Amino acid sequence: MYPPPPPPAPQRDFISVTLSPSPGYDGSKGWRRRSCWRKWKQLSRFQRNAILFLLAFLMLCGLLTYVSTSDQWPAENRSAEGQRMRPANPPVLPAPQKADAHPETFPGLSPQPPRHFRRGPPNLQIRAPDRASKDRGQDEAERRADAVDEKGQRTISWRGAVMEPEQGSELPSRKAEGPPRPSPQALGIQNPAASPKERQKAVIDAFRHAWAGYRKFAWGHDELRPVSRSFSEWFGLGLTLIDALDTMWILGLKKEFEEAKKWVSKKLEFQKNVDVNLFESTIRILGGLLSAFHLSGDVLFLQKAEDFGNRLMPAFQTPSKIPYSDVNIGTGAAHPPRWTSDSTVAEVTSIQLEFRELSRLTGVKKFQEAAEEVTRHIHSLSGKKDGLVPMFINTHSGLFTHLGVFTLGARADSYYEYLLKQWIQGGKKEPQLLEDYLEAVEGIKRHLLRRSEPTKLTFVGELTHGRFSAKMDHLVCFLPGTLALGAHHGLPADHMELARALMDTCYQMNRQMETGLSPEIVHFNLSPQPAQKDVLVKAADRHNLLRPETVESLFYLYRFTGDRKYQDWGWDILQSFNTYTRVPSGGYSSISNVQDPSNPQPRDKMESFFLGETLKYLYLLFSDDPNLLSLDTYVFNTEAHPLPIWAPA
Ligand code: DMJ
Repeated sequence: MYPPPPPPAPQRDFISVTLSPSPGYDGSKGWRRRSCWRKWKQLSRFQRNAILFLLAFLMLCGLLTYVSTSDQWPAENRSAEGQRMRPANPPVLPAPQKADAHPETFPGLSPQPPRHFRRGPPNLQIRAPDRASKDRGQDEAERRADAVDEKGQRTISWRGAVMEPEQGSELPSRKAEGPPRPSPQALGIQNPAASPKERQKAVIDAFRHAWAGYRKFAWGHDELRPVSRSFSEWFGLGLTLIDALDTMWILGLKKEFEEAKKWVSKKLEFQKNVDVNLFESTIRILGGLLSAFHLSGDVLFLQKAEDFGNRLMPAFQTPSKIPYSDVNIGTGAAHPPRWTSDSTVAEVTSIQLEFRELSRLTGVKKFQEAAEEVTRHIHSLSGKKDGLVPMFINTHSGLFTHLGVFTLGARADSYYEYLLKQWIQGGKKEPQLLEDYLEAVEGIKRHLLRRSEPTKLTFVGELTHGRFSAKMDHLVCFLPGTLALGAHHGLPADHMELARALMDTCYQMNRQMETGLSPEIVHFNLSPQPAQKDVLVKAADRHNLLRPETVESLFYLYRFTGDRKYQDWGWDILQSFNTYTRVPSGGYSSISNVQDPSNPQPRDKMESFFLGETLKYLYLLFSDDPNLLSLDTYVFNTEAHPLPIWAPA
């Protein structure tokens, strides 16, 4: 039997047509769009117009607000900010750390320096007056000239003379951490009444001449080639200009300083695909920017310094934490020189003053930590000889290489200098630095010191696997100054005796040359035969690169002894520079032969340290004011950039 058939389906009055495989609500964007559109169509025309009008009104308001806010930013800050927000190369290069780049923290835009920064001696600070916002964006120089306090008296003047009392310029917590506070007179550079002496004027004239050449033929480039009236690039970062900033400040060259500052503000750009040498760029660029910041008080220099410091940091990413010699500041790729995985000992141990100061100013610890890791490592490393270090260290193993060769010249020199200077910078509170320095001075005395014949000049030679060589680089002439500085800061008096003796020798290295200028390297005569000269020069070593070391030490020796012969010796050297290295069309040139006054053979290059160091030390040497950059307040980095001593001893 079959069941009865089902009743017929009820009649429907619509037809369902399936247009897609998912006809119902499926949460998809397409479904939502169709649903919104349906709702929109269901609105009345009046409702639709009202909604459209409201949306248009809101967009207009948003646009107007954006335009008015961005108009208040100086163009340069806007781009700097943009740069900060755009990581240069995120995987390898850390984005610049916060340096409070808000436009309101620029000098002249704010009455106080940003709290973030811990600056050096406060009486170097230019505290910009509290000015109405309508004045914002005015030229910096004009702003300073106009600066007045509430009583209508001038508060600041060129070269940072801060006339009002220091108290209250920083937060109390910062004060506790900050460096000592010298009296307002403690920086001779701040006394506008103090006019330069005749010899100082001669240095200013030399500087102006050098600068004129650089300005005319090499502006914004690394080095002037004065003879060919062109330039050379090393890093492509305006090296001479940055190295010379603080010298211009100290010499009172306001116009030149302002023009150079403008270049730094508008043109100096570190996002570049270039390799820089970690040491050279630290001492010249980082050091130059930090000291320009301290002297001028302009936070522009600190911001640049922090940006640059960040870009150097990848150099420390090695297996041993001993940094590579080179780093690309655009990509963050760091590497050793092409022919080795070694770094030079002097290079990795002579970046600490700058990195430590950068950390102190910014509050960002990584700079100091990376640099001090190197110091600690080398402190406990074997391979030294009574405190003397070899010249190379491997970045993988962290061990000294080329053992058994010891010099106070190239590749080791500033290791010794920075032991002492870091100890001074930190307020004499780091005994390991002092220990290493004192041991090294004993090592020098024991292994490297000799007296020449016939006139018994005391000199520092070299040791190669136990064999003494009577070779001395002109670079070693930093040593009398460093020894004198140590003695001034309480180290044994015999350091000062040695400093005096070596100073005589360094002067003789100049004096005994026909041009009055030292060659790059000399050899001392050790044989007591008559008619021999003390100082001998090989043909390959006859060049002079306008180096500062002799005049640097003369400055220290004069400061600490007051003996005018040191000023006279410096004067002789300045005359020689003027006679044999001055190029009439502008600039000074290194020369190839210090023994041929009729043809010293210009090499067509003015090194940046001639402006950064040589002329600065000459100017300071000719000053009789011990408070002009007092050596109880400042420590000079190895490129002659003064940095503040952190705390009183
Ligand atoms: C400078 O760059 C520094 O003084 C460095 O320590 C050694 N070489 C030059 C000057 O001679």
